[in-house]
Amino acid sequence: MLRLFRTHQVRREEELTEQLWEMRIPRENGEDVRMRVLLPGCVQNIPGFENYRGRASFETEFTARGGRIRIVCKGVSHTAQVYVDGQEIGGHYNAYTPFALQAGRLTPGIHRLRIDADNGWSDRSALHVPNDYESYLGVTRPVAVEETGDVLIEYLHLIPGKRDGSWFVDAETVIRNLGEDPFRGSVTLSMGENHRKEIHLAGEETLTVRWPGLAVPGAQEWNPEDPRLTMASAEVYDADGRPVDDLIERFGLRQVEVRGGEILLNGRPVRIRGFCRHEDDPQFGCAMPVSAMARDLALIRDLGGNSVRAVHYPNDERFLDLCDETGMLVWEENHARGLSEEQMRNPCFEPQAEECIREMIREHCNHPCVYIWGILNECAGDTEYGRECYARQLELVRSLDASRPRSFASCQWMKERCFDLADVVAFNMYPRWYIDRPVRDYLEELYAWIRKAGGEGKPFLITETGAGALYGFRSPRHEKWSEEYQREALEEQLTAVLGFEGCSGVYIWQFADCRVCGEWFAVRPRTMNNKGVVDEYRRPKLACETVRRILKGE
Ligand code: ADA
Repeated sequence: MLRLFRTHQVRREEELTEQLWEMRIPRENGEDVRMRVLLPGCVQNIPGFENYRGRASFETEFTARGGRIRIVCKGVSHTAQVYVDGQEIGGHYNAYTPFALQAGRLTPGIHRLRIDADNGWSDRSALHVPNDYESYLGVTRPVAVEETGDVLIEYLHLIPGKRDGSWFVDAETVIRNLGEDPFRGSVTLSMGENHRKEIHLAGEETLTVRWPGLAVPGAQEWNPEDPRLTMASAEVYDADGRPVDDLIERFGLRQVEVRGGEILLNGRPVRIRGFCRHEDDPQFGCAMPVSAMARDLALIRDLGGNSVRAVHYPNDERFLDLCDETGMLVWEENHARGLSEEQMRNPCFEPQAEECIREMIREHCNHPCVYIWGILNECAGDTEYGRECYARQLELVRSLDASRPRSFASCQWMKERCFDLADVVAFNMYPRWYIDRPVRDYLEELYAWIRKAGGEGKPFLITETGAGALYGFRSPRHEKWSEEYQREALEEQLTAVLGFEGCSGVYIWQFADCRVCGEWFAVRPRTMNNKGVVDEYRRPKLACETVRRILKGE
């Protein structure tokens, strides 16, 4: 399933995943492993390959009807090279963002698509590094083949706003002419009413068409309690009025503002009772099917959660579709966790981190559930060089989407230098876990310092707090790693944060136990991050009842 709604009526689009592909894993002795595997999927879920790091190729067939072929990959982990009939058509780095590649006009008939994926570590990979979550190998999100004429719509962005009590939308469509001949025709935007503009593109030109301040007839507000979605579609017609391409999008009329130390959603203060969530599941790795995503969301809702922090990378857009539909607020961030200054000085870091921001905002800015953009979780915001990176990336976010606040989750106790650059200040804290200190005390000292360190007057979020517990480890000693200890630590942490004046809310670290890279074995029993309130199979730990009671205010 590509999305939770249909995105084309005119453009021919066919999903190539949810079926078997031929996989080949190269072996040094020349005896390559070949088998048929269902995609999307992770190689680490295939018996015998649980710890595999390296390369794999995936091949399938598709039928062309004579138009231009576009291959859309929603996610390949983590580096991809794509070939059609043996010819390379392009590549992509980063598991967590979609990309589309042009394969040109193909003769009608059957053609072969091959995707080479690599999850190895190297200097060329600045974001995927050994870390506190796994970098899997595979075609981990859907793949589609699309067929178009020369002219196609690249994207349609819809940014809502409110003026004098009425909703409006700033819409933008990017149209590309891939052919050499000029194109004359029109583009329409339908959203209750039809808007139409004449367009003229020279050969190989890309054109941005803007519709600022469009009124929305029959406007229905999107709210977490009543998440009403609005459909919009762009269509391109040739000079004879024949449709040549279309793109259907979905968005929500809601406004996020930062005012008086609060985050306001449609004018009302946001109170976050959230969970950090990795895309990780023992059965599927990061290639989670929609049903497993929906199960996670139902569990989070049942625990009293109203928000998910998508750690530490852009999420599958079908997860965001579900959040749009169920009114779950999402903090989404670019892909970077815990990078030191030395890692940030890798020449690949800036281009890769910035590309991830561009792709995340380009692909996800229509989702009303995303109320904030984050960057660089726990990176080197305590150094001069780190500050330059934070400043550049926060500026880039604003240039791409000024309608949402920007933030980053810091852990630089008494050392952070970047709070003044963000719209919302956020801190990851572990008193009662890494630091043996009463939570209230810790929080008071933290907030007093944050205000002096550039956070005065800004909304304040705790973006992580929690403690580890090994599922099934019950103990009368209530020592660390026992379910009893986790329950008591979370009770103190959540009570302190939710009762703390000036704090807009909390994200529990974390929703479910997740797999971590082998390099982290020494600090992570089972080579898992065990701070989930449910284990990796989503079985509840003792903490669940307490968390539910506190988050639901019972
Ligand atoms: C950090 C980090 C998380 C996770 C957590 C932990 O705050 O942002 O990714 O590693 O700590 O479990 O220690």
